[in-house]
Amino acid sequence: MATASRVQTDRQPRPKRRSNRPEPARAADTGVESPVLAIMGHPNAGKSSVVATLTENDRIAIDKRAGTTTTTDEYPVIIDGRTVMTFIDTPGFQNPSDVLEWFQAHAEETDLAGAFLAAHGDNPMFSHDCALLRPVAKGAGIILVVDGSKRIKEKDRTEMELLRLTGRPRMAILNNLSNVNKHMPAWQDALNKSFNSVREFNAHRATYDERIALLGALKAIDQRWEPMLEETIRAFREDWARRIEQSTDTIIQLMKEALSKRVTRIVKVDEIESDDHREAIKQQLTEALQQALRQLEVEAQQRIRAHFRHNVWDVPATSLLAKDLFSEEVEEALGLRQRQVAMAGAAAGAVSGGVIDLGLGGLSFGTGALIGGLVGGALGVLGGAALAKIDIQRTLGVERFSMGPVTNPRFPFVLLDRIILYAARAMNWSHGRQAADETAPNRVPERDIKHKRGFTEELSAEDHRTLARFFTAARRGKETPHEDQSRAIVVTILQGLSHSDIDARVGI
Ligand SMILES: Nc1nc2c(ncn2[C@@H]2O[C@H](COP(=O)(O)OP(=O)(O)OP(=O)(O)O)[C@@H](O)[C@H]2O)c(=O)[nH]1
Ligand SMILES: [Mg+2]
Repeated sequence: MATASRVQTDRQPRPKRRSNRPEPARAADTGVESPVLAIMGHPNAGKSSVVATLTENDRIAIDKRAGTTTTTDEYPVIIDGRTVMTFIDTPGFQNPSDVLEWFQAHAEETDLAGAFLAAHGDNPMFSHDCALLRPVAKGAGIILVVDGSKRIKEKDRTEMELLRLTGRPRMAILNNLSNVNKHMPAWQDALNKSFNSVREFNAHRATYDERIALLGALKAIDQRWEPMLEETIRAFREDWARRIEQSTDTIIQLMKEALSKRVTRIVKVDEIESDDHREAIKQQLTEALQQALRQLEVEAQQRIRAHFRHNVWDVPATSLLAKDLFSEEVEEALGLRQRQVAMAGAAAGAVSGGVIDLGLGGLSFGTGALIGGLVGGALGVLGGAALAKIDIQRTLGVERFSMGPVTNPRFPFVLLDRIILYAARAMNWSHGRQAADETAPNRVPERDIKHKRGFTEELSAEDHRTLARFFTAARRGKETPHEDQSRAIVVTILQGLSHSDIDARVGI
């Protein structure tokens, strides 16, 4: 099998080099240069946002003020050390009417962009326009980004026409910055006349599937790019599958570490003043365990975030991800229903036999499968059961308080659901959205989220049992074949989420 390829994009805050002399790679087998696409459009149309989303680079400067991008900058997509495509972010045309006028007056030229550069390359008045036309003269394709929620203006028509006259492969992207849709038919009409392909693509909402679809559509605007773009898309897919594997590893590891976590505290017997004091120590221990679990969750989140190349983003205050792991909201919304926990717990208990810790202050049953089954099941019904059992051992003048591993049968499903929710967001949060201000009243609305509850709830009873058995083994730090089966369950959930719009489950 071919070695897996790695997709990288230039993630420096500033690009490596300017576009004066782009040197696109050649596909070894075809001799065709890799696609270079110059992103054009008005100030503030969302050009940099589109580049950021397509190259998964959330460090590109994006701002609500117009004029953020002041130079023409390259963002190569590198796969296995080779540039397979390059996006050029631009500030847009400075004098579109003058350029168009010149183009129209020189209609006999076969390469208008090159001819314009020859005539005005040294003219400071046209320095920005020339910076834009330079990659075009070298064969770059064009992606025009327009805000389809605004009315078409004369300046837009001028730009469309001048881009048409370059004769280069070109696609137009309707990136709507607000939820006004009434101008869309007019845009579609106008753009269809001048562009080989017209697509809606929202830089803030685009999912993985939509990014791949856009790359696919680029194939149609210049057939010579087809082999290279197919390779690019394949590499993107392989890379995505690898990220899902890595995220699953992270999730399984989190479950194992969280469920086997123990915290201890040793206190001299003569320092314990009263039963109340002892209770206070127990309380501190509970808090310490919760804190350790929160910390493990945060670390796993950071790893998942890195797998999907996110450096900045905001979690809305309404998102379940912004709530405390041990809050009622999280427990309510995620994990299994009581009945499901009971059934899964009963099965896991019956199979494992042995010790089932009741989690209510030091009781444990070291009996056989039947009692294990009953206790496991009974616990599942007790939604409010303790997180873990507290043990107190007295030796040599000290009391050793220990808490853990987690015995609450609901908690693992809640934790699993929450980390999957985080992964869903990492997968579907577009890099162009960065940490955007989401408060504009007419912003493009969140997509409807069909699932309002946890991911594990929707699994089959058999999957619930498999997971419960894995959790039971994880609590005891034991190997189990249920781990691999649980891995497969998580991979399937994440794959499904890659093709969904779920990004944050806000408002539940
Ligand atoms: N709601 C919404 N806002 C967007 C979208 N794309 C861009 N924006 C916002 O529009 C503003 C301008 O985006 P940029 O990507 O900086 O636009 P630009 O065309 O590169 O702007 P200049 O570099 O100034 O020419 C920013 O506040 C973005 O967050 C989108 O798809 N939806
Ligand atoms: Mg910009």
